[in-house]
Amino acid sequence: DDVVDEEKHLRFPPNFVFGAATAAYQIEGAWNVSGKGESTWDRLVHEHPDRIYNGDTGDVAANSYYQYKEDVAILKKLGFKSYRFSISWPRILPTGFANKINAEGIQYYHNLIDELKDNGIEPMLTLYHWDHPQVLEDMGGWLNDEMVYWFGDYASIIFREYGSKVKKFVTINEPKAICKNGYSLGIHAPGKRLSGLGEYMCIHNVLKSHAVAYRIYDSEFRSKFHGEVGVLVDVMAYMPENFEFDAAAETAFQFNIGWTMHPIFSKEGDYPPAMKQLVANRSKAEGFVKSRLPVFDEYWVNFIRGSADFLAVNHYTSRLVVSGTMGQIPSHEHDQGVREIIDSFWKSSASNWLKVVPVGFRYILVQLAKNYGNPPMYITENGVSDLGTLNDDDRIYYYREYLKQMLIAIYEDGVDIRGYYLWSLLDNFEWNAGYRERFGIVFVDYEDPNRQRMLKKSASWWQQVIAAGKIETN
Ligand code: PNW
Repeated sequence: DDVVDEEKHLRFPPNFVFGAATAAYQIEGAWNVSGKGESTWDRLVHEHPDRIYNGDTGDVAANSYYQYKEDVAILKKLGFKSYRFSISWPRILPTGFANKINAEGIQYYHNLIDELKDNGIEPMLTLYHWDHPQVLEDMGGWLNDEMVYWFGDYASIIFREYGSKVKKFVTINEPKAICKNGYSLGIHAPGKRLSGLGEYMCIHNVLKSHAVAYRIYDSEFRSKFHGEVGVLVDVMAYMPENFEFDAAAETAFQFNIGWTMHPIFSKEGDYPPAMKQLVANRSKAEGFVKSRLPVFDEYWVNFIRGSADFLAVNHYTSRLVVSGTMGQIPSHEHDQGVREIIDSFWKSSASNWLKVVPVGFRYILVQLAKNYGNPPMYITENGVSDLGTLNDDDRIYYYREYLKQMLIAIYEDGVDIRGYYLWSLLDNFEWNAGYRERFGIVFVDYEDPNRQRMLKKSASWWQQVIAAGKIETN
């Protein structure tokens, strides 16, 4: 029956988790106090103000290091049941290494978590959202395979410290964004332009690091704390421009999503076969002695495979795929041998990469479920930017239409989605876009030293949706 039951499809399943998300560097501020070490983002914004809109920095940001109780009060008022936040690695380990644990940093996150739990809000903790200790970067960062063990040491400390209170951990936010933006294009910290090898070497170590953290939780903490550790993927929907490009769209899926998901969720593990083949061919044609895609030996294939209790999905937008090429040579972008285009009819946002494509959400959720055995999923980010207004009707439109598509994926397609975290609770430091592009359902006044928070219209809309357990259509 093709008729969609409208009423049913506006209602959320029982026990569905509503949450809001943020990240340490984007909201905390307090960049050089209370024993915190320097992060790669501290270094980038201070050394290269030219790379950030208006020379903005996260030095103060939304000042949540001091104002977190206000943030929690807002979450509580709006009815959110969960809060996804990240920990600043150099706030815990200022030297980068586990030889010195910063007690004030440890205490800050205890205070935040306790405040959440006292207000009936479950924490979801992201171990790493892009701000690693600069000293580790000075030793190569994600290009050095020692990073795998440095991350493991850090993860152990986080699990040991917070495991009795936090039942959901996400290891690494958006591997692809880290490795392409940070080590290939060089627009994000650490700003390295090593296209064609950098992004592949980075993902290789990120995957190992994720798996090491997962195995540590499994062997040392799970029996005591009974929590879960998920892996996170940032996904666009790659839809064929028309049926002639089905194969091209499938290649884009394998290259962009299979790159990090196939090693974890497929039966055989490792990178997708099609990807291995294509990168090998391109590398050879370019005169490289061997493939630019690194190789996992059998030990690592087995170690990484199965290293997730749930799949965390960040989704914002879509692309149409056609045949052709894009990107510089050599690069991951170019290796795919496909071209991504933006449909000129898609509604815009304040971010040039972010077009409003609600149907893409259902499309990608179904594709993830099909390819990876329908694992338990949480949507860990979804949202839209504007240039700052309290009357954010465009944001309400975005959430309403994306949520409807998610509910269709749940009810019509059987995708196992357990919860949804909007991006973002607060207007925050939007990386290269500084404070210009705003994703919050709460407005933050960046002219005000007190960083006053004001609820936007979308915040009230969410309050209503959560209270009713269904999408209000008007
Ligand atoms: C996310 N894409 O990154 C980040 O996790 C947030 O920190 C950030 O503020 C938010 O997006 C908004 O930009 C993304 O490929 C990475 O579509 C990649 C994509 C989207 C967002």
